[in-house]
Amino acid sequence: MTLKEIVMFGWKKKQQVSPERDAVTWKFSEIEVTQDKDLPDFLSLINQAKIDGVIIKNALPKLQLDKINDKIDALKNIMVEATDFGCVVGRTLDGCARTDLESAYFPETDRISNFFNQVLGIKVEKLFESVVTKISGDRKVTQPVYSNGDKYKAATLRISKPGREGMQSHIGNEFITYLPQLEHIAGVVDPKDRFSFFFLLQKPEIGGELVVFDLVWKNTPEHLVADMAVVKKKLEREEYLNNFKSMNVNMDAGDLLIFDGGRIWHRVRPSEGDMDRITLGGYGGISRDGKGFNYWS
Ligand SMILES: O=C(O)CCC(=O)C(=O)O
Repeated sequence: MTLKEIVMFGWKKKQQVSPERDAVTWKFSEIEVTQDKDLPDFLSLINQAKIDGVIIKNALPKLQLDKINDKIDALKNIMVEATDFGCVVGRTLDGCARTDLESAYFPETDRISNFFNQVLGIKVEKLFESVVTKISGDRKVTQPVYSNGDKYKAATLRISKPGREGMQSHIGNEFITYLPQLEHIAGVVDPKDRFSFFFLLQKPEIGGELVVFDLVWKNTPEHLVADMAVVKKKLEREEYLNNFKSMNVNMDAGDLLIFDGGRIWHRVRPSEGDMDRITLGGYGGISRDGKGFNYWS
């Protein structure tokens, strides 16, 4: 069975929410949510592949951002998972592949949420839900709840160190090969075609942009995503992607980006200068009944 067949087999009994994406549109809408007027349903626009993503300017108001900047030093050496680009605060659902979620993932959920609140002064859930509700087409924006009653993590923090290689190329749909961990969430949302989101908390002096490539999941050669290629074929994937047109997505500190990371190849450029690139993010999807938007990390 091919990887794509395994994926289809795994979820064939479940309602398929998103249509196939055939191509990148190169369209990233830019909006402000401070305005009171009704905003379009950007979640559907991304889901239907009419646009690639949306940048919500100043989702973190300037005042709050200044307060975060004062506290960012406190992040050094705290609860980190080391990575090639720097480190991550909080273990992701994908990162708990083939472990027992009840012991490896959920016990950390409250601690991480309290950490973001106490150390950075960000109530991630409240902030994300209040902003995204305005572009959700009246969908309720919530964290899914696991069978044991625990909520999934709302977000994890990614710290990219200047001079390192940046975040390697990947595509969200490849992570569905971690089927056992996604079994529960697959009942709520379609984890295939998930969106990626992140708040840019600190912008590096040079570089650090998200790069999207002119390659979608549908056209991805299977050997580049099968059998943990994310680890085993890192170089080959980068070389392959170099043949495709790409675009840098420019953001400022305080902006929130939601994009079709499940179906569009992307990476983060290396950065230079004295400042770390810091993002707070996760994934999301329109719920299976179409009435909600669920997010997790
Ligand atoms: O946090 C970031 O800067 C990038 C996130 C990303 O690549 C993803 O969510 O797929």
